[in-house]
Amino acid sequence: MKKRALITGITGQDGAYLAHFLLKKDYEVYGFASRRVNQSYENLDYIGVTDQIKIIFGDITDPSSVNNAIKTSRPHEVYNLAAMSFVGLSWQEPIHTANVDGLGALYLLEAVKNYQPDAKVYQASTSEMFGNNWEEDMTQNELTAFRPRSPYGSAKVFAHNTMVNYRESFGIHTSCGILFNHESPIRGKEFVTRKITDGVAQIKMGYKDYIELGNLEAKRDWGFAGDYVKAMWMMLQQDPDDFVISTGNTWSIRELLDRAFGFVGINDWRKYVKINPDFIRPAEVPNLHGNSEKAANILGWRSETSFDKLVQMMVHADIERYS
Ligand code: GDR
Repeated sequence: MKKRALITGITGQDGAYLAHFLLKKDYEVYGFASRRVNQSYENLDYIGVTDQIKIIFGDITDPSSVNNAIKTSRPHEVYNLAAMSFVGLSWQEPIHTANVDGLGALYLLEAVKNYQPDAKVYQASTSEMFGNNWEEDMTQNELTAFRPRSPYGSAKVFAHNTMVNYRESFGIHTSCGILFNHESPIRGKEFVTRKITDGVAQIKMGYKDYIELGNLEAKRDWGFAGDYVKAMWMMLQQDPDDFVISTGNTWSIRELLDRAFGFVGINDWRKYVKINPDFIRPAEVPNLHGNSEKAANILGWRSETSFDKLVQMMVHADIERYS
C-alpha cells in the first residue's frame, strides 16, 4: 500500500519541491490549496509534478475545510507548509498572518487529533522565531530562545509551541523544522534573493536599469530549498522532535549582491542598486546563522548546495527566462 501525504501550501516553493521528493519515494500526494491564494500551479508545473497531485480545495483558516482535507486524504504524514510567508507584509496584515500562520496550525492539529490521530505532522517553523536573539559570532540552535521581531515571527512561535504542546498533551507525532532561509529558481520575487537574481538578469538583458532594496547589512544563512525538503521528510521517519536546518554559514545582502552581479560579469553593482526606505522593515532581524549539528547527528542531514552554486543556479534560471 502506498503511503499518503497531505501537503498544505502545496502551491508554494517548498510545496513543489516536497511533492517532487515524496512522489519519487512513491507516496500518494494530496495538496491542500486555496483557490484564492494561488489559482495557478506555476511552481508545480516548473517542477513537473502538477498532474500527479490530488488537489483538495480549502483554506487553512476554515476549519471545516481542514477537517475535510484530513478525512478525504487520510494521510500517514501531514506537512504544514501553508503560510503567509513574506515577513515584510506581516506588518501590514498582522491579523491575517496570525490567522494563517498561527491559528491555521491549530486547526490542522485539531483535525488530526479528531480524525487521523496516528498521522505524523511536520510543522514549518522558522529561524524568524529567533528574531533578535543574536550576538556577533553566535549561532542559533534548538536551545536558542525565541525573540520574534515581526507579526510573522510571533505567529510562527504560537504554531511551534502549539505543535510541541499537542505532542506532549495528546501524543500526536509532531516535528518542527526550524528552517533557515531556503531559496531556489522558483522562490517568490518578493524575497530578497530572487528579487536580486531576477533584477540582475533584467539588468544584464537591458530590461531594467536598477534594483530597489532596503537594508543591505542584514545577514542570512541561505540554503537550497531542494536540500531542505529532504530534512522535512527525514524528521517524520523517526521520533517526534524539533530540528534546526541551516547551512552553518551566513552572508550579508551586500555579499549576495557581489555574487549575483559577479556571475554576469558586473563587478561594481553600486550604480545598479538604489535604497528605497519602503523596503526597510519596522524591526529587522539583523543576523541569522544556524547550527544544524543535531540534524547532522540524528537525521544524518547536511546542506549539500553551496551558496555560490545556489546564487549561480538562480541567476542562470532568471537569465534563461528573459532570453
Ligand atoms: P526573510 O527573507 O525575511 O529572512 O524570511 P527575505 O528574503 O524577505 O529578507 C531577507 C533579508 O533581506 C533584507 N532586505 C530585503 N528583503 C526583501 N524581501 N526585499 C528587499 O527589497 C530587501 N532589502 C533588504 C530584509 O530586510 C531581510 O533582512 C524568509 C521567508 O521565507 C520566511 O517565510 C522564512 O520563514 C524565513 O526566510 C526563514
